Amino acid sequence: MTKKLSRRSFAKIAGSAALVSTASTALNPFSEQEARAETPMQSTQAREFPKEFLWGSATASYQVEGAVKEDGRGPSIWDTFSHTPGKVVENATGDVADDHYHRYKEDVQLMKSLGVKGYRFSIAWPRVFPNGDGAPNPKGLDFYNRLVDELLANSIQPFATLYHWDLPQALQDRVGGWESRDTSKAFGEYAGYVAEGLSDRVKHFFTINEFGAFVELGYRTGIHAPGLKLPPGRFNQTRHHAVLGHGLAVQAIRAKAKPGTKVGLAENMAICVPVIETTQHIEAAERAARELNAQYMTVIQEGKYTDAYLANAGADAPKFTPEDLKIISSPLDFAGINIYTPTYVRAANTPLGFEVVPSPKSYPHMASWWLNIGPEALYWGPHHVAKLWNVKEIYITENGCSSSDIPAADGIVYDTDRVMYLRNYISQLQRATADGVPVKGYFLWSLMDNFEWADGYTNRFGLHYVDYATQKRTPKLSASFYREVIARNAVV
Ligand code: GBH
Repeated sequence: MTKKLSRRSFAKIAGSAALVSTASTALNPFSEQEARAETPMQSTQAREFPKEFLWGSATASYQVEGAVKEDGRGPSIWDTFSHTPGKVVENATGDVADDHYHRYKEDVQLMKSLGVKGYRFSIAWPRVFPNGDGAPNPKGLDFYNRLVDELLANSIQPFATLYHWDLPQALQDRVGGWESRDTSKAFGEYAGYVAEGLSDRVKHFFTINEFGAFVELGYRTGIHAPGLKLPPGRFNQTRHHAVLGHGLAVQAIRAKAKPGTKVGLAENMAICVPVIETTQHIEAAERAARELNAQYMTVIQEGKYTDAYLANAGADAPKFTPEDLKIISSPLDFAGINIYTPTYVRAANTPLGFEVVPSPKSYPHMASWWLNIGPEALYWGPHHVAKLWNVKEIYITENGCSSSDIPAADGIVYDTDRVMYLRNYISQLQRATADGVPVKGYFLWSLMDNFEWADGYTNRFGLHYVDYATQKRTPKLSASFYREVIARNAVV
């Protein structure tokens, strides 16, 4: 099926290879439709994704919405934290962020032009329950009603996350946030209320985004809101309340949502990559995947903490009842995993039969120092989840990277490093689907640059560049790349 290159497209390819991008010669990211028609490449045919594969993009409420005091929204722990001097780079806040609250229609058009079929967004709990619990604020849910309607009108499926870290400040003040079971309960009630209101149109809910980030950073290292550094016993109990909140939310959604609503989570598991793909190391990586995720994903999937986790915690182990474990392991319809970096594992003569291999100093990373590049993570992550827990539907709920992203003279960001990152990761995801691993979709983080938590606005993850002074969004080279992947349903 190879087509001969027309003289015109040959000239175009030769031209763009020979020239460095300048304002006058830059390759135009909007003219690729034509190139696609002219140069179907044979190599991509072998690298196709399954027919119904769902390509999407993702954001989260506090990172994009702004409008923090509008329509009755209550304060969240991130408002308080970001307004505390010294907590966020340049003391940046999410007060305005991408002003998505007012510009959501324009943002849906950005998605449409990429061709995404799904959008993963999060709901700000303090918009819906300004005090955490008690009386709901109908205007809060209204915003998401408008957003969902706009998405559906543009043939984009809404995927809603219920908790992406913006806990109502009232719960932090009254009960100590996730340190208390009361927060788990309040989360369940909030989840049920949202599911009741949106599930006529939203068919997929994620309970919690990244236990492995907000609990660890918020309650142990203090780098994220609420900025606490709890001692191990209290900290392990906080972890337990987070997974309990997840389970209560699953049950509430089942009770309140329309039939056919699917529930899962979005967890940034440690992704254990075998150092060499031999049986020995692969098996070690599988064991490691259970143990290194014992406190969140494993207990959710298996209904018990691993013996090693409990033994290791000793007197600091969480206190729980058998009933808690049942709630925590309420059956899910799918698993969502956020995948950025690999954890290399090898077989070893240790009690658990594996060892984590630390990264050498020279290990390459993206603009964020922690973002080590390891495309195989996108193969092994879903592989472990399917194999260890027999999960039948997997979504990659986040994958993407930061880049220094400086617009060229023509205003476009030529983020060749992001394209390199995505191409390699998506290739490994294709390898997983080709092996029959049931990955149903992929949500690229992120649709546009946004508030990167403690890094403020310094690390950009978007496919669209956001000029925060004007709120202008401009597609980067990576947006053209992703549009092409989606159009061909293949690695390009
Ligand atoms: C995701 O976390 C988040 O879900 C998303 O909101 C975020 O924008 C995106 O990634 C990009 O960062 O502060 O030094 O201890 C990814 C997993 C775990 C990566 C915590 C950063 C912090 C390192 N994150 N980690 S540090």
